[in-house]
Amino acid sequence: MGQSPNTDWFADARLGIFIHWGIYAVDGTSESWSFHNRETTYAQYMSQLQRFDAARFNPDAWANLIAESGARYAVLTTQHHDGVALWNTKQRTPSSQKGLWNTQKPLSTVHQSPAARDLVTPFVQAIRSKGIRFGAYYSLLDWSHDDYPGFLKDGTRYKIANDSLRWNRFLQFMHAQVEELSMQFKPDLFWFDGDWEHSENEWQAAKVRALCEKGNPQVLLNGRLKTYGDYDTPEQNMPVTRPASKVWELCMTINNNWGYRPSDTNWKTPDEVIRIYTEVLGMGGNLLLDIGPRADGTIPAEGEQVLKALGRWNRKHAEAVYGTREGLPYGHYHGSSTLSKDSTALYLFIPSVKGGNQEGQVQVMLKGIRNQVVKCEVLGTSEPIQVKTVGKISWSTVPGTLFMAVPLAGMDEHMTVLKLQLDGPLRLYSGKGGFAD
Ligand code: JFZ
Repeated sequence: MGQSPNTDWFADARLGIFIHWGIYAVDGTSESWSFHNRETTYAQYMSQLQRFDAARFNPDAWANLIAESGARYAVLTTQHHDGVALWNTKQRTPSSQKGLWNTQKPLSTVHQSPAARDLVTPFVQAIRSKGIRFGAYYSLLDWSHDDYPGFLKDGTRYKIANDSLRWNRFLQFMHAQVEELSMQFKPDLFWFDGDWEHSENEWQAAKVRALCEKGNPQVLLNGRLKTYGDYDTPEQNMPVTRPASKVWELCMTINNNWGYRPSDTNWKTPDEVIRIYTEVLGMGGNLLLDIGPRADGTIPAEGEQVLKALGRWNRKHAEAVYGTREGLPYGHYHGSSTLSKDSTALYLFIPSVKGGNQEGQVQVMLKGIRNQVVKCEVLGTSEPIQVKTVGKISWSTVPGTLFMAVPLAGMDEHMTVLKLQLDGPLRLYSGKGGFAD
């Protein structure tokens, strides 16, 4: 493990936007995996290079949308498993497959595609000018590199044990690319991927980490450099209980794919995304929500709509989101919640009631809170909510049960937030209900 970097900005950020952009968007095929899994040939896959033009790429428009979503960081695929760099890498990728690209030049959008430019630099500038932090996604494994063992799913080019010189050539290439990214962009976060194909020793993970820290001593690493990462990185699947690391992040697609795939129309609704988001917040995690731009650099409307809906919700409920920490442990409230850093404010998330009678109320119940509630309100409305204490025995130290009736009329279309201002830092009762505790 390296030094322990300060994770505060990351813990406070709560929402990041993941961007999978690469040549796979041209044909709308799955990112790198389509040739690896033999859904298409490698030659056909790489032919997308010739048609990747980024003609309408507007980094400021991307940055505006990311800012509007309320995200505080963004992670861009600088190079996926296909080995195509989006920045002006100086490292050359040897290939025994002639004619797919010019192997005299680096395998990047700069040298090999009609986009003919570095796409990372303008993106990083655009988001940083809006105060959004930059995360560099980088695939450690590179299926296009002739000195990398893995290529198609059912074979390897060679075994490291039989040719350590060849593996060392690959390591030099990979380490040099990480160093380029580190020094050129000084990422706030390195988001590694593909570590599963080799061991920590084989990757020389300690060196990789050191190279990341060279550009930014406070850099954070996701959990995909074996044990050298700083936080857990579950993918797509929502954890049922809180992951072990102090900070963690769920990365998730809005439809079923990371990159642009017009055949995939299985979009999550804003309601579903916000429900998942608040669930993650309550477990002390961040959501890294992915969009897959088209090859021309435009962003599909379905993704854009979800980001805008998230943004509206985040602006209205900012104090329940940014800088908050994980909420109540299980059993106190049947839903997700967050707490202010000093734990004097509790935010309960109440799912919207669809098609309900707008005259009705939702009865919220809360158990085991020893504090006095100084004030209770629905965020974004000025309406105070009465807190009724039920079942408090005057001579017992066990707290009563709190009931709060929240009128449907004031509820948010996606997720209502009930704020409880406490008389001090949170104090919980977690006993079995005996008279004394
Ligand atoms: C990885 C990538 O492969 C994927 O393309 C995407 O970039 C995602 C964010 O990260 O996802 C994985 C990781 C591991 C496996 C499959 C997909 N695996 O072990 O089969």
